[in-house]
Amino acid sequence: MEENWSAMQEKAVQWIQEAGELLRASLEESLVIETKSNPNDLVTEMDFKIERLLTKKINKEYPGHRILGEEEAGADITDTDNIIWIIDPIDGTTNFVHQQFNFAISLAVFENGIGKVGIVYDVMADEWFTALEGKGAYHNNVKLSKLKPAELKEAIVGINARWIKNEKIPYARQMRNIVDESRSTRAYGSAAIELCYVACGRLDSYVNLWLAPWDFAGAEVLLREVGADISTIDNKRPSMLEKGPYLAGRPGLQEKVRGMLNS
Ligand code: 2AM
Ligand code: CA
Ligand code: CA
Ligand code: CA
Repeated sequence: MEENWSAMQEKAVQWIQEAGELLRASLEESLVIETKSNPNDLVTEMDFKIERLLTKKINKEYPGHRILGEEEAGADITDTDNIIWIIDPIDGTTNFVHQQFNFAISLAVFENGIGKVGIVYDVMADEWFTALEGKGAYHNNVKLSKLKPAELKEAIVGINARWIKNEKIPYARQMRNIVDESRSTRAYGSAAIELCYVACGRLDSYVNLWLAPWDFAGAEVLLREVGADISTIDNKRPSMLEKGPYLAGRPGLQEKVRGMLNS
């Protein structure tokens, strides 16, 4: 069956708009906050509420489609066959709780492991990053250009400071070298937003050793449309089913970044 990806995107944008309004309103109330894997890994009642809201809308409109979400949906998914909606209800929960900005709703529709629809909505900036496979990537309805190559010495690299100081963290030394050779680094605390910043040229490269599919799926559809180099450290395609290293950036620059990680 020929799917209407554009219609899916239009519906999803409306649902995310509604979810964004709920998130903004929730900042006026006191939130129930819990921890997950460690004391710094936060989750709020809103993470669950937004995932359930989107899951309900998808199930109603597209009952045959599977859903993978960070909090609850699709924990039993072990293959990428057919259509899967991939949701991160709040990417940047720490920012949502502490800073009340720089958090996003990320949604993607993948078919047989290929990204068809990508949406990342930066809720407080009211910025939309959207893409349809083969139809280009957009920032607030303005089409994004293809990424041009860059040198590391003139590149702004998205990387988390916590990973480079601790020798127990794999690749800490290599990541320090990347930081040293770059023009500068930035960390915004939402992988989905950071990857969209790569897609629109605000960042030149992004390095993360522990990204889950829901963190990158929405942004990946944009990244492919602008010709970003997306890979693991050994230049493979990142897994759609497991957490792992995710590198994305300008063509040419990423060869250098991978080379340094492997040195
Ligand atoms: P999250 O807010 O959806 O959990 C923060 O640096 C970035 O890393 C966010 O995109 C965050 O997504 C992600 N992340 C993934 N696993 C995390 C964890 N265990 N603790 C904190 N952030 C995590
Ligand atoms: Ca989380
Ligand atoms: Ca996330
Ligand atoms: Ca999340």
